[in-house]
Amino acid sequence: MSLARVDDLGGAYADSLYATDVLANTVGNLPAVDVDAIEEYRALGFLSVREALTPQENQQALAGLRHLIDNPKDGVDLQFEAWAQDQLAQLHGDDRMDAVRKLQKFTHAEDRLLGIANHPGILRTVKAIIGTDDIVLLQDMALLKPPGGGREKPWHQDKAFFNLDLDATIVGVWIALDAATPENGCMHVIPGSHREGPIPHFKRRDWQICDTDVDTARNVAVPLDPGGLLFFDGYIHHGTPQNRTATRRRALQFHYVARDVLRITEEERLAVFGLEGRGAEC
Ligand SMILES: O=C(O)CCC(=O)C(=O)O
Repeated sequence: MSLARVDDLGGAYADSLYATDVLANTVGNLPAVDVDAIEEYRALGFLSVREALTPQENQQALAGLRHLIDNPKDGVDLQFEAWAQDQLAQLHGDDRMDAVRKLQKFTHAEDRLLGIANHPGILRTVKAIIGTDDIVLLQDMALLKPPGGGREKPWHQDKAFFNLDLDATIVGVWIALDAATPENGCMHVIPGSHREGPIPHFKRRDWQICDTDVDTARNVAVPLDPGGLLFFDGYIHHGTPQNRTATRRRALQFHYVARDVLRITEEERLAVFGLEGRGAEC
């Protein structure tokens, strides 16, 4: 069965959590990701690429998402914004898409999105970072911040959400399908935080790093044009502010690991990242 759920998290936060005075450096395109760029990724925990998808690939990805929202498929996890709960039957087309917060587990159901997850230029960099050609897709997700209301995703470490060896290299790839700006909810990262290990998360506006534990003085914003992307380490502290504009901010997010990655139990993970994370998801 396809699953339609409603997001019930969020809340007010201080604007100072997402300063925009320092912006990330970017590499021009995927073929330009060379050993120096990978070296920089290892030092900072992220690497941003300006023109990663072609406009055609970007359009294909959006068409794939639109298709799944209009035609829910078995196993695809679709989550709507809380305000849309009572209106779903009446919402169609763009209006329906603008009521979606998140889709997960869709690559089995949409070849256009599977094609992006298997993009040769993206996989080349992911393999170089992980250090093996034998990688698997761990998670596929689309995060849609609708105009005028997509909520904040507070600061967190993605590794907190996976029952995997704490020393395993997890690479996240976050792809902007619309322009992602400081005003509509672009990514923010804390350079070097991936080298500081796991830190406890707490249930506040989400399951997150406490606002007071985020070193906002080091914050870097990562605005991207459509088709731009961010490679990021599973331990890096990152988050996105809410969408305060009338524009859409739609993004894809994939996570990759080595196929032979060791698993841990949920209890082992929560013992490190905090028991309030039971049942929480990215
Ligand atoms: O796209 C977003 O707003 C945040 C995505 C993210 O950091 C996550 O889901 O782990």
